[in-house]
Amino acid sequence: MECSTLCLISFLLLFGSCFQSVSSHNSSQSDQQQANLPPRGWNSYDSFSWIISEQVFLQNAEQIAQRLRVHGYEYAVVDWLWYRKKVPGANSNSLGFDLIDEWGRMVPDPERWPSSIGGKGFTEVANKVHSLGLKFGIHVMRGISTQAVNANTPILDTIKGGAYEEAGRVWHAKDIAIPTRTCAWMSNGFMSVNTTLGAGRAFLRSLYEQYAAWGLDLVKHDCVFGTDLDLNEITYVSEVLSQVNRSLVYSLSPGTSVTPALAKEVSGLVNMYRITGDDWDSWGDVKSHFNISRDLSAANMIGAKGLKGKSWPDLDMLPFGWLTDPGANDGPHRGSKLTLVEKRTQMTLWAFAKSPLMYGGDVREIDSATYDIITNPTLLEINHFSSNNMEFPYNPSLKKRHKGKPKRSKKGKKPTLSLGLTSCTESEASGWIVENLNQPLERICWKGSLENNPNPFCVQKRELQQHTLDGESKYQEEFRGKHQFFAANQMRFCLDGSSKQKTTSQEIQRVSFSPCKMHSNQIWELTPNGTLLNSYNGLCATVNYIEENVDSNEVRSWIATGRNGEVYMSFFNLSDQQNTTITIYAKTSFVSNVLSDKRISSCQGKEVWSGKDVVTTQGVIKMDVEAHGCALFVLNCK
Ligand SMILES: *[C@@H]1O[C@H](CO)[C@@H](O)[C@H](O)[C@H]1NC(C)=O
Ligand SMILES: *[C@@H]1O[C@H](CO)[C@@H](O)[C@H](O)[C@H]1NC(C)=O
Ligand SMILES: *[C@@H]1O[C@H](CO)[C@@H](O)[C@H](O)[C@H]1NC(C)=O
Ligand SMILES: *[C@@H]1O[C@H](CO)[C@@H](O)[C@H](O)[C@H]1NC(C)=O
Ligand SMILES: *[C@@H]1O[C@H](CO)[C@@H](O)[C@H](O)[C@H]1NC(C)=O
Ligand SMILES: *[C@@H]1O[C@H](CO)[C@@H](O)[C@H](O)[C@H]1NC(C)=O
Ligand SMILES: CC(=O)N[C@H]1CO[C@H](CO)[C@@H](O)[C@@H]1O
Repeated sequence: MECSTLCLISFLLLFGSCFQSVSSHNSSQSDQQQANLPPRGWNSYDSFSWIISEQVFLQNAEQIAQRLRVHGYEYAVVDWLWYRKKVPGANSNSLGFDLIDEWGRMVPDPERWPSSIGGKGFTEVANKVHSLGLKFGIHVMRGISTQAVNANTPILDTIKGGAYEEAGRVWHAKDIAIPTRTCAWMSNGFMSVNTTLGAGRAFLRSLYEQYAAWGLDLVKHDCVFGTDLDLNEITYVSEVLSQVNRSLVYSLSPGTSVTPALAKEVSGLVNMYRITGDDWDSWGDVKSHFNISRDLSAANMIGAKGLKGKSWPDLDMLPFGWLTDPGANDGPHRGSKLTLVEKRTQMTLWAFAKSPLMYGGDVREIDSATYDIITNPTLLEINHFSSNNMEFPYNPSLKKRHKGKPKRSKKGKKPTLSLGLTSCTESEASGWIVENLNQPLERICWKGSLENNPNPFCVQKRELQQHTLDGESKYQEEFRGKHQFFAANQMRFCLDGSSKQKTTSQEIQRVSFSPCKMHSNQIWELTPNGTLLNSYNGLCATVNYIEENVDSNEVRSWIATGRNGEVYMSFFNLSDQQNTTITIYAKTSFVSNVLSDKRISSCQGKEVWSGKDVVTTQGVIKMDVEAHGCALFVLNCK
């Protein structure tokens, strides 16, 4: 079938069944709610990694105030490791270079953040950012730092004052830290705290009350979501933030392997949450946001109820303009590798998916083409004020990923095995079965791979080994009834639920085998209902078989309604073949006009990038779209 035919069918389906009424924005109501609109601003990570200083940060803030504030960009956010000394030997996973206070809380590096001297933290930076008419945010990691644990600092009790005491003793960092739950991609940096302990909760409270006292408007909490899930910590931090005397946007990061079911577990607790690994300036990263955005919009997660207001699936920063590299010890030194067309495609998807928009490049060096894209009035209008946003079901007959049985595709290509993680409540997760082989080692297999398959996917159970580590008995208690699993032919390698921080384009392998070690991301529990539950993140392992060469996914379309009744529509061509264009058609004559209870017979308007006038001729809209590009229509339909 040709594209044109498919588009016609889809358009009919869309307007026939999915379209609902237009809701208009009510600003008097909205202002009392937190994150009523997707937050918009700038984050220092893409251009400065961790090395930014107060002076450079405030220079960026001034530029945001002068050039971007009027377009709704209002948050200025310091990303990670602001407490790390920038000296030889320090890097993003070094140990021993961080500044902590007497209660084990992170303190800004005074060399880079001189206004923090004298125990002022970020108070003065927040004041300056506020005086520019902006809002201020910082990035923080999960739990407690390894340095605080090693120093065994006492825990502050902010309710009674002084050190936290319970059961007749003062509690310290080592009492609350969980050393088998270090952050998988910053193993030397931070680990979870035990939130069932009063002292564990007191520690988290002492952090977030301090952030509120510093005058923050946003906190980006890292290594607690996606494959790094720590739902206990998110839940408690959300509770503290709901009680502090300040309105803070609560943001989670990163979002590797997020599913709609997992999003539903956190959306009510937060205001924005990442739905992918880190996004950088490659086409693969842009492309890999389409499926998850489609799935979250279909699950009605865009603008769902959140902490004291709404919550937004977050597609990550916009890595345009003047950038650094992932995890670098370096500031901006190169331009974005995305082409102009790819930047438009990224910004258009981010707008239709109503993602928070956080510019990533050095604002002082922003080029005019980038400036024009991130301030495009149509996209910013869609991003804040459109409704009914959804991916247009372009090809209804599209094959879904096989959950279970491997099939040979028509071309005889072997399907690719993909290990994944999903919320344990999804029925898909109950796919494991114990095989009775009368062998000394028990095997467990993915049910769906057993039928007619000479190479089913199985792993072998391994008892947890005795360790002579400090606190051995505690470990054994924590991991009672749990196991490691290794591949039959690779006994040194254990099934690992989370290894390192991944960029979106490398996300296919979500669970992998890595050298066995005593860390909760390699420890699993086989539950009676056949789920394989990971001890690090509480997610469950799945096996999928993906057929290669499914290229009918290469045309995507999104649609949304404007607050004045206009229709926004976008066609994307995700093909990797360069320098040819396709013609995409959509027919509107079938549209039962839910906007005005009339049938739509014609639409007219503009294509934004070309500025061309478009009208439906014989009920059809048509546009050439180059590879990696998109067409963006603003239509009035009658
Ligand atoms: C907007 O919100 C205000 C305050 O809640 C309410 O009084 C008003 O009726 C709302 N208007 C619309 C059009 O919903
Ligand atoms: C957390 O503390 C509770 C209460 O003491 C204890 O039962 C539990 O094993 C601890 N969890 C971990 C992971 O250490
Ligand atoms: C919250 O902070 C404001 C401004 O600092 C203060 O006026 C107000 O009394 C505080 N409210 C509470 C409940 O502490
Ligand atoms: C995106 O979704 C489609 C349809 O569900 C699926 O066929 C395709 O494999 C998915 N792509 C990726 C990269 O997961
Ligand atoms: C399997 O059982 C666990 C409790 O052991 C439960 O939390 C989970 O929702 C169940 N999953 C399914 C898919 O039934
Ligand atoms: C695509 O076109 C551009 C200019 O239009 C040209 O520089 C480039 O070499 C072409 N690429 C291919 C693969 O033909
Ligand atoms: C599905 C589809 O029509 N994709 C097109 C996207 O653009 C490339 C390159 O222009 C075409 O070759 C594809 O056919």
